Amino acid sequence: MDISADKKIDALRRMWLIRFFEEAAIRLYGERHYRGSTHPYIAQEATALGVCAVLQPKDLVLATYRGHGAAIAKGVDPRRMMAELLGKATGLCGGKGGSMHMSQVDLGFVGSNAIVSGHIGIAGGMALAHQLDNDGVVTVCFFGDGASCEGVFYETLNMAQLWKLPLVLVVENNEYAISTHYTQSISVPFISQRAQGFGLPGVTIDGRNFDAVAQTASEAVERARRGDGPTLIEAKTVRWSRHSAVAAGGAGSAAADRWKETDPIPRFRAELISAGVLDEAEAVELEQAARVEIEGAVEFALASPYPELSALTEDIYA
Ligand SMILES: Cc1ncc(C[n+]2csc(CCOP(=O)(O)OP(=O)(O)O)c2C)c(N)n1
Repeated sequence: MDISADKKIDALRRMWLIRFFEEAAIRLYGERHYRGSTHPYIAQEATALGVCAVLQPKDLVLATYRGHGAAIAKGVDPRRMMAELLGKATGLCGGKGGSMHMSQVDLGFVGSNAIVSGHIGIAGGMALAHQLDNDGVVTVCFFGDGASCEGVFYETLNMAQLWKLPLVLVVENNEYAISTHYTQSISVPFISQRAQGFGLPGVTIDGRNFDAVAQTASEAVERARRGDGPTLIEAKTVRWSRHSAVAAGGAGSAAADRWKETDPIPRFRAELISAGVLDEAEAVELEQAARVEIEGAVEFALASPYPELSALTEDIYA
């Protein structure tokens, strides 16, 4: 696995896009520009970028409601995402999906899903479809530590290994499922150990380390592509202060800001500078350009119209 300098710079750029997108999403929620909720991917950026850096455009990604990061990592336009968040007609899904139901299939971003673990079974089904088509497409499914306690996770591991499906399961262990710490709900120290019961490889890595994520994902994706079956990757992260923009699951103590100590973005930035991939001035410029791009996305979303009433009966399956 060899990731080019350009690809690494683009990964850093997208980490900033995700961070600024999420900060703007929290602010706009507080200002009541949209309803419902939003689940920030802050502090987990290196995992989505590390995995997506080794995917081909045709490969598929499924994510949870905490899915803005995976979408931007797979190449989705933040402007259309911001408009979707605000329920605008120019949004990715015409403003009908909102924060938790974004999708752009032509980019391989199958979508985000509000049902905890609901998309794990769907990912297994998509991997089966592509195995039958024999088209070399690999399906990647991101989900949380809490989702790994749901029955469909085990059913999918079993059938995916039995049928050697081209599937990569990435459990982002950000330590909390709302307010439940994973040590209160998971009987083994590492979620990756759960793969052993089904006979597939399971590995735990530092999800804040871009290179470690990319290396491990590359092996899992190649294994899936050559027909050797699924891999379970546990990417360890530390969740941002709260579960969502609605303050549920706030740690309410010094623990809330613990993510800052392990923030993947300054770390990746420093690594690229010390490796000579970019210099300090270029890094400042890259960050500023990402900030300006997200400010533009906010302006675009705010200025966009809401859908026409007639759109209500479009996109309906009956
Ligand atoms: C089937 C189902 N049960 C419960 C919920 C409510 N719920 C939303 S997020 C969440 C926590 C999930 O935590 P985890 O899987 O660790 O992911 P994280 O939010 O930390 O990314 C719960 C219980 C839901 N959306 N779907």
